[in-house]
Amino acid sequence: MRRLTALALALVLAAPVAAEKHPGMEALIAEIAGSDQARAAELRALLNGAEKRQGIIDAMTRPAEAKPWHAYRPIFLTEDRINQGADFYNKHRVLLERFETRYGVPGEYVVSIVGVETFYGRIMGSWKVIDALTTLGLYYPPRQPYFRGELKQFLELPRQRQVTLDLASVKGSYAGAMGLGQFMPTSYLKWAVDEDANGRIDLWESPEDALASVANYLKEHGWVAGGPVTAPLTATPGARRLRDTGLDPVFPLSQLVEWGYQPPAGATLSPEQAANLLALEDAPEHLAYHAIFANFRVITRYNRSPLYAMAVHELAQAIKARAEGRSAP
Ligand SMILES: [Ca+2]
Repeated sequence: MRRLTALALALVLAAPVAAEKHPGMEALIAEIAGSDQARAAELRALLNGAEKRQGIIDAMTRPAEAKPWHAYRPIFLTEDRINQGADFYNKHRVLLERFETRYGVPGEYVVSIVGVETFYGRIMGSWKVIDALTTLGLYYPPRQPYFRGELKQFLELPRQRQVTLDLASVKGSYAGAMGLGQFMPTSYLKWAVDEDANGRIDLWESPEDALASVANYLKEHGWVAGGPVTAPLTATPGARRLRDTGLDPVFPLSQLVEWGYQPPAGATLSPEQAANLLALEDAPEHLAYHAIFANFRVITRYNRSPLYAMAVHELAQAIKARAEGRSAP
């Protein structure tokens, strides 16, 4: 027994230690490939072709969500983005109405997300996804567990579902998000759909697949068909000042009213409607209050920032209004 152990140890020590190109690369390959040497070689070739990009780490450290709302909002609520959103909405109206029936998600929210994420497919990212995920998964300790997991999912993508991607060359955002709706690999695996039923999920060239995937993502994260997203609230004098109460709809609307926050006159909201309170700095040193509901929470599943969700909501409303104005005879 002891001799065997010694022999095994000697073999290990004698084996040539290949210097890995990226720290932790071999451990990752072993996790995915197990004892499948051919698979390991394939993954090694892919990862040896990946590059660490400092520009990706730099981009991660200055997210737009660090801005206050009054500086964040103008990035997305531009005339250009609203007009192009209205055109995009009208162009895909039949599809969007079909998805609204099937997934319960209004088309303007799907279009708005695609508008915020990629300017309706104009800017889908110019980084190689393999570089982005290798850089963040193996060289970026603050978010390493998450991005290492996404790198693993990415490497598994072509083997799992109707996905035909060239992993070595496919492009995405600096965070590795792909296609019109900027799906991370895990989302691609779990929630992307082959809506046009051609046997492959294409989130770049097939608006049907890409838009249905966004609608399906929202549905699967709990979108309530016909439910409200937000409502403006007016703080009465003496309104209770609250610390951050989170984003989950855990209070009945009547509780917010009791705290001194009034919904607009004539609003058709039930006092029992599950809500939370969100304060956003709409001007320097000035807070605007909003009731946020379950569907607002669902949008933050796409991007956890409440600023993001509010931008998506406001852009959706603006797109819908403009699309209707434009399509009127
Ligand atoms: Ca398809």
